[in-house]
Amino acid sequence: MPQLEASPAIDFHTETYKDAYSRINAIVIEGEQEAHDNYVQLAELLPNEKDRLISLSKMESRHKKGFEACGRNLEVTPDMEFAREFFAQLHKNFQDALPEGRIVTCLLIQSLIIECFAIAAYNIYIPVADPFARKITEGVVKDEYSHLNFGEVWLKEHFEESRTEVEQANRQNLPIVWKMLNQVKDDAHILGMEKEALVEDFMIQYGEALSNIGFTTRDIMRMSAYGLVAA
Ligand code: PL3
Ligand code: FE2
Ligand code: FE2
Repeated sequence: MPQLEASPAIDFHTETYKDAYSRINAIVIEGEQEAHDNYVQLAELLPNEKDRLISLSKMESRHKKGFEACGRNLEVTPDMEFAREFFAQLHKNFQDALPEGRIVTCLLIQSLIIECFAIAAYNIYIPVADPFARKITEGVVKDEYSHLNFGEVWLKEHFEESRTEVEQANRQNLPIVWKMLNQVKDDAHILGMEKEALVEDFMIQYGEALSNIGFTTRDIMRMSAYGLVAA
């Protein structure tokens, strides 16, 4: 007799699940690759932090390998073209800021926005993941908190001189995150992840980060809802 379960278990082997996974898995693989590249480039801009940043970049390479294994385990081919398109706007904004030495913008994009997005996504994914991917993702999310912490500490130490640029970069990039979330919400739903939960977790991580850096609750309210209404 099949056992009754409180909530219906997800079948990880249906075509519907695998089709959605081919995009979400690609996004995560591409996100980890870009995070690697971004930390390598940040290491050039911040020679004092070089060793730390190179060590973060190596962690991102390991994350990428882990998620590639998750796709292989489900016999899914990641749709990398979709994923590159998905990150194109954030990628461009990072690459535009880099040659101009806008370190604050680069750190906000990578260590705050992308890491918070990853932490939210991985936290929500863990309880609904297949057992193999769950183990991998649990290991990864621990590292992501330390990457977020790197950005927080740096921005806190440079708070007064960087707050205007943080606000500008937030205004430029946060609306992009809400658009990205809208682009994945249907696939995420098939994997058992709800948009509302992702938004909530992101807001908590990002708001806490801004608070640790030195922004007031009032600033955080204003900054973290930017672009959300349109999403
Ligand atoms: C930085 O270390 C990692 C960057 C990865 C960004 C991931 C964003 C993921 C958004 C897609 C939501 C579903 C996630 C499912 C998790 C396997
Ligand atoms: Fe990562
Ligand atoms: Fe990371």
